[in-house]
Parts: sequence; structure tokens; C-alpha cells
Amino acid sequence: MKNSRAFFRCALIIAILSFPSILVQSGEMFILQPNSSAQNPPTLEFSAIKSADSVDSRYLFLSKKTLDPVDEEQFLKTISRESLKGGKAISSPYFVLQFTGPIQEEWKTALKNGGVIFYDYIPSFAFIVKIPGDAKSLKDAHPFIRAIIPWRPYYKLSFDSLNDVNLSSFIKGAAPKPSKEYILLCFRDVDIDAVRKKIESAGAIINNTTQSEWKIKFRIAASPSMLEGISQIPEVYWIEPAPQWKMFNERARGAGVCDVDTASQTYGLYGAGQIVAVTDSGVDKGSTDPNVHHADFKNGAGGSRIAQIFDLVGDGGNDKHGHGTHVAGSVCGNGLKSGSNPAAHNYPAACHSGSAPEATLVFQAVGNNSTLGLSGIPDDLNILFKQTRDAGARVHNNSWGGAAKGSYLGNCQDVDEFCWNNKDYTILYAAGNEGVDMIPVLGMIDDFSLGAPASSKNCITVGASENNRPDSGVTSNYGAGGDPRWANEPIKSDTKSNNVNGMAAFSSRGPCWDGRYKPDICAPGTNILSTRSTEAPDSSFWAAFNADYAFMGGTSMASPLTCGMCALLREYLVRYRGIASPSSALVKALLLNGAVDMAPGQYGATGDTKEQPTAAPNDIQGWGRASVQKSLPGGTRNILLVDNPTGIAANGEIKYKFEVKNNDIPLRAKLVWTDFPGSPAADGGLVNDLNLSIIQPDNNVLTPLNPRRPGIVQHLINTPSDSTTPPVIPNLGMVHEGMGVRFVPAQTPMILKMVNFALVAAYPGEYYVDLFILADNQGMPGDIIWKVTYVKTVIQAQDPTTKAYFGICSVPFNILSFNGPFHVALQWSYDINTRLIGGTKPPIKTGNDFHYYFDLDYYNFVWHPWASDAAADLGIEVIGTGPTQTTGNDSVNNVEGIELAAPQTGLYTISVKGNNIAQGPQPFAVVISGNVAPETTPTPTPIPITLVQYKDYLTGKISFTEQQKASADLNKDKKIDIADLIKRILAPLK
Ligand SMILES: [Ca+2]
Ligand SMILES: [Ca+2]
Ligand SMILES: [Ca+2]
Ligand SMILES: [Ca+2]
Repeated sequence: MKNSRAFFRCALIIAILSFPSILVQSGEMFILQPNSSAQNPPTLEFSAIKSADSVDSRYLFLSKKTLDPVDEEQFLKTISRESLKGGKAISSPYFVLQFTGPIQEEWKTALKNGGVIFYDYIPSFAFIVKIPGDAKSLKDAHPFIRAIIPWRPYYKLSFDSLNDVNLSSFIKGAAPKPSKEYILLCFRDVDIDAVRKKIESAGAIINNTTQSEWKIKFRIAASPSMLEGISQIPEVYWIEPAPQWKMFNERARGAGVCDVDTASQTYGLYGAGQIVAVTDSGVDKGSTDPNVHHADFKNGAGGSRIAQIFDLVGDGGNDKHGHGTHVAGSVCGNGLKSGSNPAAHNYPAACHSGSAPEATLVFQAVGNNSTLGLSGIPDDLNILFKQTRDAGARVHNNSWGGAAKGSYLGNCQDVDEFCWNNKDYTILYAAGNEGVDMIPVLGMIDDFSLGAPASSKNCITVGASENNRPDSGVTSNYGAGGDPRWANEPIKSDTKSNNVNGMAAFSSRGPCWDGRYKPDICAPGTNILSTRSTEAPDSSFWAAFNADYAFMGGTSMASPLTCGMCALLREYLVRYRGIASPSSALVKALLLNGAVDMAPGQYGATGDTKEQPTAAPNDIQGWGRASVQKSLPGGTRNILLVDNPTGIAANGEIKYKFEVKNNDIPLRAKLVWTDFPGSPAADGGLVNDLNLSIIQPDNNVLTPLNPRRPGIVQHLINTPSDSTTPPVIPNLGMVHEGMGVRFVPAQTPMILKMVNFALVAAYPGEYYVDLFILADNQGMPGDIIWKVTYVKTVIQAQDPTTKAYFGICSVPFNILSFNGPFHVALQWSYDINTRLIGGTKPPIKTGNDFHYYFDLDYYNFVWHPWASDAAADLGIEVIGTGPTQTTGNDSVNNVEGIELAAPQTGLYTISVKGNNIAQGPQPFAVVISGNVAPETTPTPTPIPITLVQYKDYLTGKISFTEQQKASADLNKDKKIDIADLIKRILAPLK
């Protein structure tokens, strides 16, 4: 049954790529030996640069790697494709300009006065800039400039785009016609028509153009082989594949879960007066008529609470899928069809209402009625948010996104841009449902599965915890049906709704590539019973319930429950604290500060498969499970608030004092700020870095929980120049064909972040390999440390000349740590047909059955000698990082928290300090909870004010003091407006 044609095709490929010269067949394995001397990144010295709080501050974080711009030559050696180093872009006016330390406004001003234009910030201490004259003389004229390097094509390519460029380089024949959609970001001030012409002359077709304050965005159709040319266009600063939007439903409200009921009853919070926005497939019949739409969206008087439906596809706002109606019900359905009495604000636990049953809904229907896809989402998400904000909404749920493996894409910049420009607008995103357990530790969900825009900095990213509903909906366990995503214990046998402190296995995990914790928070996302669209089929749901309600699950369901909670918290801030327009940072801080730490989770308190390896915050649960009740005052818990709209400038510091009256309950503090939009080239990256600290009564200074500082990224590649006889990898189990590469980290310990490799095959399809990490035994492969089975690679790019197909596979890691050399090896996965994603067999064509061909003709499938940064002769590429710092200040996240389980009583000082303010001033919010009160002693004289009265116990007098250190620009000559701040720092008095 041997396919001789396929055999010859692949023999040809081997010849083209000069593969045999470095490849030695050894038994059944191919082994590739690296030249370890070529792997060393620059040696590390920290001398020239003022460090602020970052240990790595001389490095730029670009393209998921770190480089010292003073020694860019060293970095460029790892890029063999000359065109990506420069070409036309070298003579362009766009550069990366790095300052010598934390950004000083006078430096920026001096350069701006000289005509320099600033674009995206790149950590550390650098910006993409446009320089009107000669870059070298600019640097010579200003001692505060550390380095200037060109904005090279290589830096413009997203990880996936770079893979496409590499794939296209394998294609030897004529370039195929435009076949794929990409998003291009261009600098905000370019001549759009001129750039359009350049893009078109590179062969691409422009399908859409949008413009926001911060950038110009093109959606183009291009073949991957055109990307190299497009990356040469100076005005184009970022290239990524167009997002493939999907709903995050995975194929509850209630006491003890979201803690909504208690809070609602105590404070009378039901969402009244709050306008919430939902962007989703559609809502029921697409009508705002209360007699037509689902009764659960009526108000207590029989009118409608659906204020507006925007039909962004143009085929009706109706919901033929069922997702949007279900999501909207979780936000603000009132359970009228299941026993509630909205007129009396009576929402019993048994009714199926959402979190904010009296909120008003603004709905954006983006579902396409024929494809059931989300075709109505605009390329520029600013458009989406502006439409709903203009309609009055201040809280916005988005249970959709694209798979991104934790990357920060152009759409994340949109979210952060809108939040920066509209600091009163709270945006929620579902984290995604890409949580799988395919790599060790088996029995522990893998990292790096966050979707985008969920990876943006300023949204509230919501993961899914389990509901408490063991006996209804879907009662099967995660591993049911042999689902390979969750095939290992203790996840395999666990059921989906039996532990409110358990994570839903599918919930996407962090971190983001710039190191940020995500998700921010969790809420129930399994077996959620909510409103059912009249037009949706049973097949859309986890399980049917009745004509009015149905079960669904996913982070899609967790996000709207949290969105409704945000509406309640916002209502609280407006009605009880007199803050007419609370910032989204304050809403987020209040929500996160009430989160319940789910550690250790549902799989025991010890061992490798402990669900939450650390207390919150972490990359699994974020800050924990949302609880409205714990976010609000109750019992002896008071809440102190700061919503500072003027912010902190470079070198600024603001201190607040408060008193802990009793240690009967924990003291918790959160600092949250809406950060300036980050650059996709830097995977986001913190632009303005504030630091939170608390000085205890005994003068000990407390710093944030689980702080992070970025490690130095090492990029390890192997080269073909070492021709020594390669070692044989010891028994890897069922080895049919394999290859190993030895890597030598320049810095240890090194945490492995990603392994990339390419495959070529005679036929397109999905191929599976096993990936091994082996110890080093005196230069030879030693014991197997890890085995990752069934790594899927999609092979579909075809070379028109040889007819061969290519694919690139990237496997993200986040656990392994090496103190010396190690080996990475790959082999074909031999029992492919037994464990396939989705549990179904692939279409088996002649010659396409992996297993079948192993025994007869393994030359049909070869390892391609490739790595993303070099043209040829490289087997495997590894990205690793040094350990992130875990004590002291955090320089990665725009949320910081401090907690004391049993705080000393007495007077505390809380400090918010500008560690590096690149685009200031930076507004912020602080929330403190505990048995606390504003400072009453010592003086200054208390300032009496009258609070907004809602209930009798909320009137009284308070006092507070503030100390402020002089700040370079913002606060030097500015007096503090005590009255304004008093309004923002209020404690409920009983
Ligand atoms: Ca529609
Ligand atoms: Ca795992
Ligand atoms: Ca469970
Ligand atoms: Ca910080």
C-alpha cells in the first residue's frame, strides 16, 4: 500500500533543504546536534541604567523576547532573514528610543519640542518614536537617551505572522493569491491614502479601514508570502492575523455562589438606574417590545428594560443561536417566568434571575443569522464601546473573543485605549474556554490559554468556577466520552458543578506574555440556568430545561454574572457613597477586593495536582471568586474608597491614613489603575507603574501579594555547524522517528516558556507528535523529565512546486525550570487514532493516516529543519525566561493587593507611588476593607460633611487626612482639593 508518489515528493524536500548534511539517521531516530556556543544571549551587566524597581530595566521586551538595545547586534544574530532586519524600514523615521531610566516628563518635553513624536511605550523606558532628523545626532545631543534602534520589520510581526512568513519561505513556487486576512496597525498620523497604495502595491487587498485616536487599522487579504514586503512599509507598525471571533460558551446565581442575594436584600441593590451593555449573538426575537421579548426583560410595571438593540449585521437583532439571550439573562434577567415579583423587588433563590434584575439593557446584536457566527463585530472595538456608552451604558459584557494563548493583540489595545479615554466605562471579557490538560503536570490544567481581548490590561477578565448544582443540567464528569483535554485524574472523574471553590476545567488560564496575572476574577460558569431564546434549538445548550430557560456553560456564562455584579457595585457607589460617576478602576478594585480565594481548590491541599498552587492572586483564579456581599460593608467590615481622577505624575506619591479598630477580620487593600494602552509588539506591557505599600503601626512596610517582575527572556536556537556524531536518545517508549536538540541556557535557572518546531508532510491535515524534555548527562540526552503527548500540528501550507505541506507548532510551557543544559526531542505519536481532540477520528485518506504510514513509509513525514528566526537548518526553537521576582514591588500588573489576616490595631499609612510614569498623570483607585475607619487621630481638624442619605445609618461625620509629596509636574503648585477628596474617601458609619 506504499504511496510511491508521496515518497518521492518528500525525498525532494529533503534535498531542497540540505537536510541530510546535518541529520544522521541513527536506528529509527534522527538526531540533530546543536552548536551550543551559538546559543548564548548577551551576558548581563547592570550598570548604565537607573533601575527603578525592575531588575531587568536595561532590556526591551519585544517579540516575546528581551534584548538590550545598546547591544542590538547580538540580538540580530538570531535573525537570519535579512529583510526582517531592515530593508526600507531602516531608512524610515521610526525608531525605538530608550531613556536612561524611569521616564521624566522634561525629557519627553525636550524631545517633543525638537519634533519627536511618541507612539507606543515599550518596556523598559522606551517608546516607538518618529524622529524628524538624524537619530544619532539626537542621541548625542541628549544624555538622557540610552539607545535608539530602528523599528525593524522583525519587531512588527506578531508571533503567528512570523510563523506565516517562515512558512511562506518554504514555498518555492509562485506566490498564491491572497488567501488569509490580516490586521495591520499604522501610526495614527500617517497619510492614509499613501499607505493604502503601498499596501496594495505589496499585493494585498484592503477589505476595511478604521481609525481611532491612537492608530489606523487595515484589514487586508494577503498571502503569507506578501507579509515580508508589507513589513517593509515604514508606516505599518504591527501585523497580526485577523481575529476569528467566537462565543465562549463551552460546547448562578444563588446564595453561597455569587453572594448576590444577601447583598441585594441588605442594601436594596438590584441594578436599578444602571444601564448595562451586552454584545452578543442576539436577544430573543430582537424586539424591545415588552409584549414580544422574553418576559424576564420586563420591568416591575410590565414595560421593557431593553432600552435599545443595535443590529450590527443588518439581518435582525434576533437570537437564532441562544447564546446572547442566555448571557443577557445572566446579567439582568429578572426571573419573572420562574417565580419572581419584580414589582416588590422579590427575587427568591429558586427563580432564574440574573445578577442585576432591575438594570436596563442595551444590546448589540452581532450574530449572523445564517452562519450563526459573530460577523457584526467591528475591526476597531472603540466603535463598539462608544455606541453603547453613548446609549448610557457604563458596564459592558463581552462573552466572546479569539484564541490568543495569552498574547496581547491589536484588539486588546482597542480595549485599553477606550478605557483610558473613558475612565468611567467598565468592560468585562470572558477569559475563554481553552483550558486543557495536555502537558505535564498531568492532572493540572496547562497555562497560557487566555483569549484576546481578554488579555487586555484594563478589562475585567472573568474565568469560570463551578456552580453548585450537582444534580441538574450536565452531570457527567470532565473526562466523559474519553475527552482527551481532561483525560488525567483528578480532573477526569470530577463532575462539573459540585464545588463552588473548584475551577471549571475548561476555563482559560494565564499568564499573559508580559507576565500579568489573568483572569482577574472568577464566577460560576457550569450548568448556568438562564433565559432561553424563542428561536434557539436545543442543540445550542448544555441541557434543555423548559420553554423559558436552558442550561449553558463556559466563561461566557461567568462573565455576565460578574457584569451584573459590577452593576450592583456601581449602584452602591452612586447611591450609598455619593460618587456620581465612579471610575471603572474603582468598580474593579471593589469587585476584586471582595473576591474569595479558592485556594487550594477542589483537588486537595497538597501534591502536584493541587488546583490552586498558591493563594490568590495567581494565573488560575486571578484574585478569586466574585462575592458582592464581601465587596460591600457588612458586620464589622467597613470599606474605604479612593477614586483619584487627577492621578500621579512622574516621581509622585500620595499617602492616605486610616485606622484599624480591631483585628477580628482581615485587612485587605487593592490598588487598581486604568493603564495607558500597551503595544502589541511588547505583548501589552505596563506603561504606568504605580506601587502600593502599607506602613503598619509598628512601621513595618508591607508590599503586594505575589508581586511580579519580568525575567530576562532567552531565545535558544540550534545551528547546524556542529558536525559531531549526534548521540542517540535513550528509549523514548514507542519511538518510530524522532529528533533531539541540546540547549544550554546562558542564565539559570531558566523556565521553559515555549518550544517551536515545523513539520512537513506529503498531505495536509492534523498531525500529532510527542514532545520530550530530557535531562543532560555529560552532553548526552539523559533521563526523560517530561513527556508531552499528542501535540497537534496543523499542516496546510503547500509548496506549489514540490506539493509538500508545511505546518508550525508552538507548545507553550510555564513550569519547567533548568539549572543547566537540557534536551528537547520530538517523535511521532504512534497511537494517534485513540486520542483525538473532540473524540472523533480524522478523515482518513490514502496516505494520510499517520499510524498506517509509520510502518510502511516514514519518509512521508519529516522534521523540517526550522526555527522561527533563521532560514534553515534549525530543528527546534526554545524560549525561556529567568524566574520572575516574587518579593518586593510589582512592575507588571495594574492591580496590586495587600492582605493581613490579623492586622495590628492602630494607625496605618497607605502609599501610592509612581515608580515609572511613562504616559502620565495616572489616575487610580484604592479600596480598603476591614474593621477600619478613616483616621480620627491625630489632627488635622475633622471636616464635617453630610453624606448622601439612603438609609438612616448612613449619615454621620467623618474625617480624614492626606499627605502628599511634591511631584515633578502635576502637583508642584497645586493645592489638594480636600472637599473633592472627602467625597471620594468615605466610610459607612453606623
Ligand atoms: Ca443578527
Ligand atoms: Ca497539565
Ligand atoms: Ca468539580
Ligand atoms: Ca507596581
